Amino acid sequence: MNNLSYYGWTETLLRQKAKSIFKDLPHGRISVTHKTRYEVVAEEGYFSCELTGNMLYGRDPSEYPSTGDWVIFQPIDTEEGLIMDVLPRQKTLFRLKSGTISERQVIAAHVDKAFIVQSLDDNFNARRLERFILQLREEEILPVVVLTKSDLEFNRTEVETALRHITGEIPVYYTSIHDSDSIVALREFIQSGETVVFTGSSGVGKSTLINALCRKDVFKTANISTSTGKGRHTSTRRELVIMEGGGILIDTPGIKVFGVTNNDADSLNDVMDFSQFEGKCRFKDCQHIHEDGCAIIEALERGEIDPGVYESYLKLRKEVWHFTASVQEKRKRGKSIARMVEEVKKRSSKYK
Ligand SMILES: Nc1nc2c(ncn2[C@@H]2O[C@H](COP(=O)(O)OP(=O)(O)OP(=O)(O)O)[C@@H](O)[C@H]2O)c(=O)[nH]1
Ligand SMILES: [Mg+2]
Ligand SMILES: [Zn+2]
Repeated sequence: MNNLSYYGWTETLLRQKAKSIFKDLPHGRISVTHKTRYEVVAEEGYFSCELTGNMLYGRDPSEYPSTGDWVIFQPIDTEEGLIMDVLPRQKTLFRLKSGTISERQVIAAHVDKAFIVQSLDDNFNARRLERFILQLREEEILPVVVLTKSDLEFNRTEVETALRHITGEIPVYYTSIHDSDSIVALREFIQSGETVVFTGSSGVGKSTLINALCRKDVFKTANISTSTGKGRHTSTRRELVIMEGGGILIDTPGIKVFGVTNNDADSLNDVMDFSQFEGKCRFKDCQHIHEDGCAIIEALERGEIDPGVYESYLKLRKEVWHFTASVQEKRKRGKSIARMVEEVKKRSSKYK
């Protein structure tokens, strides 16, 4: 028997389950997503599940179940089942699906904290941090910056300067697998029943860190496979594990480019730490791009805002506008198709 409260099951989820027509069936949490199969942890054990046709029909792919989701399933036997329903999602980490301009991809659902992992050897990049932080704001997931490989050489002053504008609310951890105190500090930061997703580029040490936090090798890492001479191992799936003594950790494959889908201007201003200039621009709806009397542009000219930060602001602004415009365009197209269907229906009833 698994105690699902260790997997994040709550009273709120129980109340939501009671509203489902499948409320009498067992529930569980998706621990791994394969192409068409899902591994589900339930009180009764571990089940390998598939989706019913109903679960696919009329849904946007971003609404299909994903790692971290809570589902209701019909067991077929003691090891297999069919997913009948997904409980409403909260705190979902999305990204812009690579190769698209308007599709959202789910990385993980029901996430409390996101560890944005960068390694101090050569991966540290404040611009990349800003993207993740902006995205997390949309779903009220707490961003946490985790800088790994602190045993290797790096320039601490440079790192701290680059992090200065990233508001004081965001915790920053320096870790090294060779320094157990740094691992203990991070472990203490994860509460029982809390879900943490690890995200970042390939090779920064996400899987290694999860193994260290769990005190056992739950995931393969680059190091293990180099020792067997088989080349580098990179994680290829999103997988959820339990950390003894509390916390649910989700490992993810390395991400090359993290495209954002959050179009909230206030969030972007906050992430860039522009909020101190709020209300100081001449125009209320100032976008801080070329407007006269813009407090941000003036601060930039006075050297109070780092040009790198401002450039990053412009780039993200452009990206999210692009995303929103494509979504609106798609919606409009969807509407005009619906209108055409209505027209056809009306005409055909005329000739009945
Ligand atoms: N020196 C040092 N090396 C580390 C540390 N953490 C991880 N590494 C090494 O970094 C390499 C990559 O680690 P992984 O854990 O596989 O990286 P990952 O982020 O999971 O990579 P993907 O699965 O490809 O996304 C391995 O060789 C680790 O041993 C650290 O704190 N210090
Ligand atoms: Mg990995
Ligand atoms: Zn302005």
